[in-house]
Amino acid sequence: MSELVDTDISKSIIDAYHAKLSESIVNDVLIVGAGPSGLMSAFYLAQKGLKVTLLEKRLSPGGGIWGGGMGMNEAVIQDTVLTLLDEIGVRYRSGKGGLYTVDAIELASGLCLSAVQSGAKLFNLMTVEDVCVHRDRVIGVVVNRSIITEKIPVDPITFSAKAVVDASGHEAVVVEDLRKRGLLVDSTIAEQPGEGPMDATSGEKFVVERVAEIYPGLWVTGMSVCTTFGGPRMGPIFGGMLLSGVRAAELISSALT
Ligand code: 48F
Repeated sequence: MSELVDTDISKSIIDAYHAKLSESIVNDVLIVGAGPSGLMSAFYLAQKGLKVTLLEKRLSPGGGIWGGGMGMNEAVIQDTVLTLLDEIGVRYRSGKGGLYTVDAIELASGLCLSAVQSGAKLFNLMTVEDVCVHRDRVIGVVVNRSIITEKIPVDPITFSAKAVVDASGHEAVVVEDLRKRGLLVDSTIAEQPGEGPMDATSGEKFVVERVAEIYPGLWVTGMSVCTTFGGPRMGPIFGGMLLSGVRAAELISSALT
């Protein structure tokens, strides 16, 4: 094998990364947060031919999947999502009460692989700090390196999209950016009630049925739905998250095409 040139390694990373970043500044859809709902949305939207970028603040995408329940890395799902898992090549086993279990590592990595291979661009270590609003429509987000955010006084950069999805989980960070400025006029969400106490049956329905465009250009999916509308939390069951992501993808693709 010929001798490796250290600077070729550096230049390869820099060239490939900056080409990917530059291509991802202007989008059809920007998804904030790469948990189960955001990854599932990205997979479906990219498969429909839309230009999709996911922004994830942590080093590892996958959100709450990795730890299953209380750090036991098995995720529980319902039979309603078995076909989705077949589509992304993730295996499952039957468990108690008609439920199924999935190795949490296989689910998280399977979702990441499917989203990226379907054409979505996924950036880790990027924190969404704020939202861009122009003429009463969300048109993008303001992003900084996670290691810079709130630690060093360095300005962020901006990504734009025809549709922005808040898939940031319990925090609903983009919704909060609008709410704190009094931009949410709908009284049911203006107060951002926060999620309700645990009720898996209701929560799993709520998180799918209440997916919506809550402000022109901004959709909510996953736990952000419960935070925004005051829906119940559901604990370590993930079928609703996957279906919520699919629902957001359906609504957005019909709005954009
Ligand atoms: O929390 P998360 O997994 O959200 P989800 O897709 O799924 C919820 C479940 O994991 C679980 C549950 C089971 O039913 O209730 O909690 O709704 O993923 C959200 C992702 O968003 C990232 C965060 O690191 C996580 O990976 N995130 C949060 N804030 C930001 C962000 C931000 N400001 N910028 C970028 N990413």
